[in-house]
Amino acid sequence: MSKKIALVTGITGQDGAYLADLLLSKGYEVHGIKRRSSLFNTERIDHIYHDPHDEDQRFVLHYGDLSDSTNLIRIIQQVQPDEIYNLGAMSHVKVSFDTPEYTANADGIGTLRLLEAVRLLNLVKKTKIYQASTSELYGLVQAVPQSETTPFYPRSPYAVAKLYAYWITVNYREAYNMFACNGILFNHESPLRGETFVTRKITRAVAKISMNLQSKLYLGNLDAQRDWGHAKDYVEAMYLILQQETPEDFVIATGVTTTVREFVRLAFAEVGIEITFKGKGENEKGYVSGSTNPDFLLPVGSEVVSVDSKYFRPTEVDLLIGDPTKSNEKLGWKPKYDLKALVKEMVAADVELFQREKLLKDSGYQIKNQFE
Ligand code: NDP
Ligand code: GDR
Repeated sequence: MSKKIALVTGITGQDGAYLADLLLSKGYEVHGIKRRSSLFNTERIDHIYHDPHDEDQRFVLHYGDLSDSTNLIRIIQQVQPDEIYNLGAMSHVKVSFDTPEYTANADGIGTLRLLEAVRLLNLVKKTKIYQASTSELYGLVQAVPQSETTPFYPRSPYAVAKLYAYWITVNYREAYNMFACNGILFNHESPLRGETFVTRKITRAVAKISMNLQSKLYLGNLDAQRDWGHAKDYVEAMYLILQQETPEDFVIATGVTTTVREFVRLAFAEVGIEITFKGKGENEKGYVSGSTNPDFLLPVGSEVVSVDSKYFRPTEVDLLIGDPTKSNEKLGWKPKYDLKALVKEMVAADVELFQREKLLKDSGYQIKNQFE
C-alpha cells in the first residue's frame, strides 16, 4: 500500500509539532501549512525539518494562511491529502476579545474554506478532515461533566468562531457525505505550550523564581477550573478519530479538573517551594511558606504570586471537566499522563531552559525579559 499523505494546518503550533512527529512515526508523508513571519517561526518542528534540497522529502512545508482560499485550494490540489488536520487558529481566548473579526475569519471561515476546497476539488471521497474543536464551546456551565451531548454556550469571540467551525463541519458531513469530524478537546499542555497560556506562564515563572531570575508572578482568575491533559496524548486521539469506520465527533479529556491556584501550588512544589494563598479575588496573593530548595534566596513570607485584574476576561469559563467515556470506549483512547506528570515535565523543561539563561546572566550577558 502506498504511504498515506496528511496535510496539517497550524503545523508550527504546539499540537502541530506533536502530531507531525506522530504521523511521521506511522510512515505518513506530512505536509504542513506555515504562515510567513518576519522571524523564523518553526522552532517546534526544526528537529524534523530537512534541507528542502535533500531527496525523499517526507516532511514538506508550504506557505499559506487560513484566510486565503485560493492558497488553500492550490495546496490541497497539489498535495492530494488522504487526511487533513485543521489545527490552525488564533487560539488565545483572551486575545480573541481584542481581535474578534480576525479570529472569526481564521477560526470560523477558515474551516469553511478548507471544507469547500475539498468539495470543489472533488476530493470528498478521498480526503478525511479533522476539525480542532474545543471545550470552550461549553462556556457557561450547563451541566458537568461535559460530553458530546452537553449543550454549547460559548463565552468568547474565539469560542463563537469555533462554534461556527464545529457546525459547518457537521453540516458538510451530513450534506455531502464527507468524512469530517470534530475532536472536542479539553485543555492540553506540554513543554511546547505557547508562553502566554496559563500553565506555561506558570511553569516558566516558577523556574525563573526558583533561580532568582524573577521575583513575582502576576495572574488573573485563580478560581478557574480546567481539565488539563498532555498534548502528546491528545494528538493520538486526533489520529484515532480519523481511523474510525464512520465519521463522528468525540470529547477528549482526562475527566479530572483542577483550579489555576492548585496548578501554581503543584508547579512551585516541583522546585521545592511551598506556597500558601491568602486574600480573595483581586486581593489574593501567594506567599512562600517553606522551601527545601538550597539555591532559593527569598525568605519565608515573600510574596511571589499576585492577582492582576488585567488578566481577567470580560466573560469567563469557570469550570471545565470532560466526560471521555465515548473516546475511551470507541477509540480505545486513554491518556498516559496525569496532571502531576504533566506539571513535572513542564517545570523540568523550563528549569533546563532558564539554566542556560542563568549561565549567560552570571557570565555578564544581558538577558531579555519577556512578560505577559
Ligand atoms: P497554537 O496556538 O500553539 O498553534 C496555532 C497554530 O495555528 C500555529 O501554527 C499558528 O501559526 C497557526 N495559525 C494561526 N493563525 C493562522 C492562520 N490565519 N492561518 C494559518 N495558520 C494559522 O495552538 P495549539 O497547538 O495549542 O492548538 C491547536 C488547535 O487546537 C487550535 O485550533 C486550537 O484552537 C485548538 N485547541 C487547542 C486546545 C489546547 O488546549 N491546546 C484545546 C482545544 C482546541 P504561527 O505559529 O505562525 O502563529
Ligand atoms: P483557555 O487557556 O482560555 O482555557 O484556552 P488559558 O491557559 O489561556 O486560560 C486558562 C484559565 O486560566 C485563567 N488564567 C489565566 N490565563 C492566562 N492565559 N493568563 C493568566 O495570567 C491567567 N490567570 C488566570 C484564565 O482566565 C482561564 O480561565 C485554551 C486554549 O488553548 C484554547 O485554544 C483552547 O480551545 C482551550 O484551552 C480548550
